Amino acid sequence: MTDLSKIANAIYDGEAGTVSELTKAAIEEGMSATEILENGLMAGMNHVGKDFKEGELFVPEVLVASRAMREGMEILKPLLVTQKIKSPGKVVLGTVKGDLHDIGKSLVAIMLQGAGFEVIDLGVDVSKETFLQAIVDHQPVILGLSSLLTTTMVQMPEIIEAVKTAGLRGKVKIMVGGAPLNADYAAKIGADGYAQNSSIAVDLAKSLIS
Ligand code: B1M
Repeated sequence: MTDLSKIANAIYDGEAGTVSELTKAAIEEGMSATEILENGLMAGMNHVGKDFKEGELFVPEVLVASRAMREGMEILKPLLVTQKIKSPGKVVLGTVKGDLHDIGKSLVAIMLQGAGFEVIDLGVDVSKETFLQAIVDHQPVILGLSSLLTTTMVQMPEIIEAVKTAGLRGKVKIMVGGAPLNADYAAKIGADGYAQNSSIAVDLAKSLIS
């Protein structure tokens, strides 16, 4: 049986090849994609986050770990999105302007796709104007905003205000997430909900449109 802590260690060490090899082995042994994601990939990235905060790791090491994480996510993605169910609607999703963190947002996108939502992922560093245009173009049921930095989370109330000013607020629910946020902040800025992680994001998305 593949030891998932080895996947976590390989993420930490930025060894994309090992992550890929062990992830494939764990799948072949019949482990669930969610188990590999949570106890392997995410455990590794949590360790990276902790040591980055404590000054034991620096941006270059974190970047290499992020690439290894993406490698593992790409392998798990088809397993996480296989369910064939009627789409509950479109979600337009992106990381706000000035913010380049995309791993969490991409995981949320994968899990929403797994739940049948059609996801339009605008990527990272997304301006208010681009979010607005995407609402007009795609008419999503949900707008999802992600931010990992305290310096960029302040973009969120501006985006929500712009959606209101454009007369679109009644047409779309707004869900926010990212490490520095919490439910109080989401309520304060007028979002419809906050999700702490990608599984909660799926439950929240379903509840927002029910
Ligand atoms: Co950055 N970084 N980073 N970083 N980075 C953090 C966020 C930080 C907390 C690290 C720390 O100091 N402890 C800190 C922010 C501090 C703050 O603002 N309070 C920080 C900093 C300071 C920076 C730089 C400024 C560093 C520098 O240059 N000096 C810089 C900023 C660059 C920029 O964006 N302009 C920077 C750069 C980077 C890298 C490029 C090296 C890399 C990102 C690579 C990439 O994404 N492609 C990186 C990384 C990897 C991290 C940490 C270590 C890990 C983030 C991650 O991917 N986590 C992070 C530390 C941490 O978070 N503990 C850190 C794994 C991911 C699965 O979790 O992203 O939380 P997460 O997503 C979760 C939930 O938050 C939630 O669900 C996801 C899945 O469960 N969620 C949503 C997220 N979005 C959601 C949206 C939703 C719902 C739920 O609805 C729409």
